This record gives sequence, structure tokens and C-alpha cells, in this order.
Amino acid sequence: MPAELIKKLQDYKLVKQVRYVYDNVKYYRDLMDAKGVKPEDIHGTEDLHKLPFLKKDDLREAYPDGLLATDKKNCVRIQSTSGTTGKRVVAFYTQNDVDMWEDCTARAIVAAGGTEGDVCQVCYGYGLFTGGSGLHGGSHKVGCLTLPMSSGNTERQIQFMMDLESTILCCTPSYAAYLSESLKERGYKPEDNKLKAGIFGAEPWTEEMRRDIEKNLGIKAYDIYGLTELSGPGVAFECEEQKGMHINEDHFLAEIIDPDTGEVLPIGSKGELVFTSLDKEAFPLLRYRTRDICVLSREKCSCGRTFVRMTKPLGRSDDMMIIRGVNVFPSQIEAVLLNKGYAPNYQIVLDRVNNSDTFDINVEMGQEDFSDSPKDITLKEKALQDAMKAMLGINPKVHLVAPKTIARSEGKAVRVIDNRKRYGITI
Ligand code: DLL
Repeated sequence: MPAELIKKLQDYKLVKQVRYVYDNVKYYRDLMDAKGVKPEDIHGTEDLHKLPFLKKDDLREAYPDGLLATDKKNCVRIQSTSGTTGKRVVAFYTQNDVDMWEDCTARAIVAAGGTEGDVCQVCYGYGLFTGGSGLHGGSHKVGCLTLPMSSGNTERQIQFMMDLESTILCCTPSYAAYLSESLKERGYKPEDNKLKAGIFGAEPWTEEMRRDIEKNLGIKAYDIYGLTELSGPGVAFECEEQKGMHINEDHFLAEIIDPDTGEVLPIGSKGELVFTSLDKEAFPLLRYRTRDICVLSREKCSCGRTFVRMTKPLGRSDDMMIIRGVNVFPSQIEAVLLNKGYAPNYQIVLDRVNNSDTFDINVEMGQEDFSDSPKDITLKEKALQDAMKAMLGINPKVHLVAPKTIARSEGKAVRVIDNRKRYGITI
């Protein structure tokens, strides 16, 4: 579709979506009223800047269904992701929302060369995480033979990949790297598998990692971006050019803002990505701040698609970390420590070994927890580790350290030491 027509479509849909949200979501209506904006002030995309922003904090405040725009009986699904504290983000979907989402992931699969002749192995996690069901739905829409593997169980992944001759692999880039190493260890060469493409996202990865995975699996590796709040994977996807991800602009309107001032920045500037949904029914979001820092480009793409492109997220404007594909906030770790009676004196150490994230948390014991018995300490570490696993969904290694051994900084405590930066991983 020519860019002018996309703009017209967006203008039309935006006016409708704003009216719909205003009429159906009290939380956002209050925000608009406080800013003195009415739906009739919005005539098209040029009026977008008049609308208030929505942040992750608003989602927490409205938890679990304060932003729901339709009766729950019209919804068919929820998905969920980490929130900044104990409360997770819960996104609702009507059947139309699921259809729209799956259209988006189907586009990503087609852009990676997928057709009904393909065998699509989905090893993103299924369940509350959007990766599994998102790519699964898209794979059905394209007509691929879909292998709903979910994550883990590498032995079985490899067996099905070989026996059922998978041609498209969908998982996090770090799992793709791990799978490629596991194949190598078992004596497989890249030409032994039938894979042709991989659709990898949900976490940051570098160009070097892409080349490695491509070489070791004998495939072309495509990036895919998305977030639960907006639907899940497929908000943006790479085409064969592999030069940024096309945003599905008929469903999601993108802006780049200065994260400090909220000012809208011109195309080509680096800033925070903000999205407005254009036709969602259950969980529409207007001007939602993703906290992902990136750059948009309207440069013509040789693939023929006219959708705007975004770079990979280049960083975050908050303190969210992505560890083994899972979003983690320091505040969640703090909440567990306080709940278990520890002071919030801790340090998170992240690194990457064999393309896999390592996640250690050093926690200071209080004088009263201090014990000479290694067994006591191991038991306490294990209890804390279990509580962290329950909160975060991934397993850190917890190390209890002696009182007053974590360096106090003069100003803001250095909570996170992210050694993955050495490898170009910036989130
Ligand atoms: O990660 C959805 C997804 C699943 C995307 C599978 C791609 C593939 P959330 O758990 O809500 O949703 O996390 C969203 O993950 O704001 C980014 O910070 C990060 N993220 C997502 N895709 C990429 C990517 C899913 N391709 C948050 N590169 C987003 C870097 C990504 N970061």
C-alpha cells in the first residue's frame, strides 16, 4: 500500500479507536479529561500528540482489568508478562484481537519465506508468554505444518527437527544458538537439517550472533519484535533485506519521543518507541510508552513493503533487563528480598556463557542471618532462589554474602553489573 494510503487508513482508524477508548475505558477517559482532550479533537494522526501517554505504571494501577474496553464475556484469552513489581501485566483479547495478532505473525512467517509447504517448529514458550501461541497462530494462518514444541527439552526438539524435517524454527536467538551447539555436539552438520529460516526475537541479539546462527544452522535468521501489551510477537518483523523490522502500521501507529521530555522527535531520531493500537477491541492502548529505545526509517525497502522500519531495540529507558528471554525488573527482586525479611542490599551480575545468559544475585545477610554453618547458608540460599524463581519465572543463582560486603556507592546504588555489554547486548 502506498504510504499516503497507509496514512489515510491510520487517520480513519485512529479517530475510531480514540472514540472507542474514551467511551469504554474510564481510566483513559480520566487521563484525557485531565489533559482537556476530547475525542472530537482528534481528526487524524497529526493530532496524536494531544493524547496523554500510557505507561507500565498505569497498567499496574489498572490491574487486572481497569483498561479492559469490552465486557469480559467478549474476551477469549489473556496473556501476561512481567510487571515492574509483583503484579504482572495482563492483556485481554477478543477473537478479532487474536485474529489480528495472528495475521501479524503470519506476515512475519511469509516475510521469512514461509508457505503452506513448510514445517514450522515453534519452541518459544507456550502459556502466559506470547511467543508460543503468537507464532503458532501465524503458522496455522500460513498453513504450515505446525510443531507446538514449546521451550526446553532439547533432545526432543532435535529429534522432531530431524524426523519431521522442520524448515522454519521459531525461538529466542539464544535458544537457537544453544540448539545449534547441541546439534554440533551430536555430530550433525548444518546440511543435515532441512531448516531454511529462523524467526528469532523477544530478547536483544547482535549481528554477530545472527551470522553465527545462520552459519551453524545453515539458515537465514530473521528478527521479530513485539510486546504483550500490544498483542505479542509480530508488531514488527524483518524481511529478506534484514535491515530493520517493518512495523505492521495498519494495526500499530509508531512514534519516537524523547524519553525525558515526552517531546515527539522527527523520523530518524533515536528515542523511545511509543505505540497506539488502531483496531484493538479488548485491550486498546493509546500512546503506550514501550521504554524501548530505537530509530525509525521511512527509507524505501527493496522488498517492496512500505511499512516504516524500526531498528532493533538499542536499549531501554527504564531498568528492565531481559534475561534468557524473560523480562526482569530489579524491583521484583527487591520485593522478594523484603518479603523474605532481607534488606534490599543486593547486586545482580549478568553474563553470557556459550550464548546463554548467566544470572547471579549476591544478597547481603543481616548480622542476625549470619551463620558459620555452610549448610544453614545453603538452605537459606535455596529458599531465596525458589522464591525468586516463583516471582521471575527463571532461576537465578543466589549467593548470600557476609554483612556489609556489597560496595555502597555514594549516589545511586549500582544494582546491576551487566557483563553482557562486552558482547554488544544492550538490554
Ligand atoms: O517478548 C513478545 C515476543 C515474543 C517478541 C517472541 C518476539 C518473539 P514481552 O514479554 O512483553 O513480549 O516483552 C516485550 O521484549 O519491549 C523489548 O524490550 C523486548 N523485545 C521483544 N522483541 C525483541 C527483539 C515479547 N526482537 C519486550 N529484540 C520489548 C530485542 C526485544 N528486544
